Amino acid sequence: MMDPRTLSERFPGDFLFGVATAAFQIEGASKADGRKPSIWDAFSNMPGRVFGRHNGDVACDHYNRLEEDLDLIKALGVSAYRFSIAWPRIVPEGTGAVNEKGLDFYDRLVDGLKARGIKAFATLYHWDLPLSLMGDGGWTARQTAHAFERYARVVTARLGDRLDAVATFNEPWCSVWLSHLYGIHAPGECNLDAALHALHVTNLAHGLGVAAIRSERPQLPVGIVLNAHQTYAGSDAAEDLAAEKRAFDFHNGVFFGPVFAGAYPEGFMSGLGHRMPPIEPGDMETIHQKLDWWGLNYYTPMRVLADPAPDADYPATLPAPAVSDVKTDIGWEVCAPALGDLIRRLNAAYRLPECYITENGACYNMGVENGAVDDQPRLDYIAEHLAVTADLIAEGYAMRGYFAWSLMDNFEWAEGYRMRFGIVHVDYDTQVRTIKKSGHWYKALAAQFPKGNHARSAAE
Ligand code: IFM
Repeated sequence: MMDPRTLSERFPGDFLFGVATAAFQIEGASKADGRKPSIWDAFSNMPGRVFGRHNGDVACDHYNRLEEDLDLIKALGVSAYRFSIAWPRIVPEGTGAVNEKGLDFYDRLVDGLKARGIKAFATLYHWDLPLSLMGDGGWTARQTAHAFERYARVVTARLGDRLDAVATFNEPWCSVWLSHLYGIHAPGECNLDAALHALHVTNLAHGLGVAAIRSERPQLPVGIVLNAHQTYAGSDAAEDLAAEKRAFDFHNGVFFGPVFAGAYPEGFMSGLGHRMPPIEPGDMETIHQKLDWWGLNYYTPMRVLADPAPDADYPATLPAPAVSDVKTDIGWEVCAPALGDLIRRLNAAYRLPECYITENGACYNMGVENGAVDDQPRLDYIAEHLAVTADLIAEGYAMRGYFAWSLMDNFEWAEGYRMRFGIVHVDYDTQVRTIKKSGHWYKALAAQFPKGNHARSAAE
């Protein structure tokens, strides 16, 4: 087992160690204090969408256990907490009335973090679109971008003075492709035209959100969280190598290109530009605004082969088999070097600001035995990915922090509660939280920070 003290020596003293969650996955209290349904409430109430028809009604009951959970974060000794704000609590209908009680909850959350000396990293959109907006087309409709802009302004005006960083979106790849093309996430669409509309509207919403945040709080560091995919060709055949390049553009370039370079990738536009919604004058400038930081959520690589079907839609790829048998309980291949390859490749392709690993972690479903959870594979997974992060820092990449996904077991979207990513175990019958072996190890690592070996403290 990697010694946490030895590993800590490979990080600068101001490197942030944190834990992450998202509102719908932990809060529960889905009808409390004026919250209205999101698309995930509707989706999880439909048969066949979520494992066991699990839903977010109770989840980890975090809404009612806020103080206890803030104490838990403090007990883990981390310096930062990444959470998301539930749009349906703040503007329950998506547009129209603001719900003060919803804002009050996040006021308490942020004040509770500040009182405990923990930095607050907020995400504005982690997939819980107010259901009312679906009536107008949800993310396929341009006016949803303007509704998001207004929501971003409301949140920033109220909480921005106490936030340490804000992200507009979490993993737009999921809320665009997984939700509108592959049909796995809400709203469960399998339609390329819908997905292409959602793509541009989401990118536009990001840009409008950045401007709204900056107009309210010019000093607040703004970023976006992307689950970039390290794509690998499944063979050295020319057609598979070409397929890999298309996959990189389709899964990464359509977000990184507009946000960091002001344009959709050329290959993507040649393949699908004719099916994109109208890109109005000024859209690309709105989307392409300088960001203060970006977040990478990384779990597993993506391996692809060329799809030989003559009528295959761009990017015309098929999944290639994993190269390693080491997989987590959700079936994702474990490959820490891919994290390094990805950061190097993205930085070569785009001018990126400083980076936080805003999510990394592993699904292992072991339970409590004699009051303890022995999740050694998760501990090893986190340690291996941190070692790669330390390599990247040594190579000069601006890696500023790491957030373990997740603070605690929670609602794993289409997988319901059966898949566990927490470094803290949650007993869903009793809501008892038990710090797992990985959580104790992470605590020992985080306890070393902040420390005085970084330039800023040396100069002070
Ligand atoms: O649980 C999710 C999270 O909401 C977004 N990133 C990936 C995690 C694991 O699937």
